[in-house]
Formats: sequence, structure tokens, C-alpha cells
Amino acid sequence: MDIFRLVGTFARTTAAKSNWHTFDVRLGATMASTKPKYRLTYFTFTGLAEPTRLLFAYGGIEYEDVRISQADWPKFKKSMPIHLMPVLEIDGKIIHQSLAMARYVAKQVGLTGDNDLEACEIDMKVDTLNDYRLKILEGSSEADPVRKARLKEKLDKETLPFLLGKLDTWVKESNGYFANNKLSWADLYFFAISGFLDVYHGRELLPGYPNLQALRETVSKIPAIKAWVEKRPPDNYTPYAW
Ligand SMILES: N[C@@H](CCC(=O)N[C@@H](CS)C(=O)NCC(=O)O)C(=O)O
Repeated sequence: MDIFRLVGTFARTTAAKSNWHTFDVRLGATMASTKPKYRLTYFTFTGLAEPTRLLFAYGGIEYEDVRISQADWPKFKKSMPIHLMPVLEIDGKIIHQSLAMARYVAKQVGLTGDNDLEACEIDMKVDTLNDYRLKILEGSSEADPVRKARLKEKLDKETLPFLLGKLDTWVKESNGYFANNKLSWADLYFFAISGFLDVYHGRELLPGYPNLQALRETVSKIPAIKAWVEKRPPDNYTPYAW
């Protein structure tokens, strides 16, 4: 039995008595009989799996949502391709790297644009959003309080006004979306990360950026996204647990 089958089995059999839980997500879409079998494995919080979870929700795609507690993680770390999660299994093929898997699912649900140039425009926005995410994480995960204060000050005074200003302008110039004047996976990616980045940075980051706020609202009102957000498990996250 491979490790991912083992993770799934363990999660199912221990769900009742541990922090692990797993559940199949069915959103009622009629699926062809040849549909791929998806299993997404990540921690018990939104984080880097959430863009893919949102894309599955958007497309009404059924998948197994396996969640590993941070306490149990050391048992499984070494079995992951680069010792990190998320990991997506597609009919037995193991995919890692959250952006690669999100882009793949985005393609399945029609959110990667209508041609290569549109896809490139979307990738460019996603990569910038990822840069923004990493800047915030750099500040929030710094353990030394003096360095942390210095990093946060630079973020608040320089980096965030610049990056958020750019992102806000891009949305304004693209009809309320990140790219190509229409919804794409960049918008769902933004929606996924903007929730937890507020928490990591310790304050709401979007006030003052009306176009980003409006986009967050637009995505939250997509029926399939709204339904997922209402039913998804709450984040269970312990900072600096690795
Ligand atoms: N570039 C990777 C980064 C993955 C990553 O850093 N995952 C973190 C959780 S967000 C992790 O697995 N941490 C556990 C550890 O470092 O042991 C991706 O986008 O998937």
C-alpha cells in the first residue's frame, strides 16, 4: 500500500478519536463516469491547499479532503515528495507544489483564460500575489521579536503599500478582476490567501484598497464558493509548529 493510500485509510479509521479528519466533498454536480479520482492532503487549515479546495468547489468536482494535524505531521513528513504539503493525488499520480496543482484544477474548471496570453496574464498576477503572501509570512514567522518588529515596520511602511497599491490598480483596470476583464483562478487564489494573511499579519490588510475589497466580495458571492466557505472546517493552526 502506498503512503497516500495509507494516509487516507489512517485518516478514515482514526477520524473519530484524533485531530485528523477527512471527508468527501460532493457538491451535487453530475460527473461523467470517467472522472478522475482526486485526493488532496494538507493540514487542518486553509493555507496553501485552499486555492485548490476553492477551485474544486467552483467546478463542483468531487475529491477527498484529507487533513493531517500538525501534531501528527512528523509521522508523515518524510513520505511526501519534498517533505512538505499540500499534495494532490490524481488517479494515483502524486502532484506537489500548491500553484502547480491549483493551475491544473483551474484548467479543468475553465479558469485559466481563453488562450496562452490570457493564461500568462493570470500566472503573472498569481505569482505577484504569491510574492505578497511570502512577504507577509516572512514577517509573521520571524521568531526574534526585534527582527520581527523591524520586518513588520518595513512591510507596513513600504512593501505593503506598494504591493497592495499595484494589486488594487490591476483589479481596477481589469473590470473588477485580476486579469483579462473576467473571473480567473487568480481571483480565487487572492480570495483564498487574503483571509489567512489578515490573521498572520495581525490586522485587516485590505482597508484603503477598495478594488481588492470589492473583488473579495465578488468571489465570496459566487454560489459554489459561498457554499464551501459556509461548510468548510474552521482553521486549526498552531504558529511555529514546524
Ligand atoms: N512551495 C510549496 C511550499 C509548501 C510549504 O511550505 N508547505 C508548508 C505548509 S504551508 C509545510 O508543508 N510545512 C511543513 C514543514 O515545513 O515541515 C508549495 O507551494 O506547495
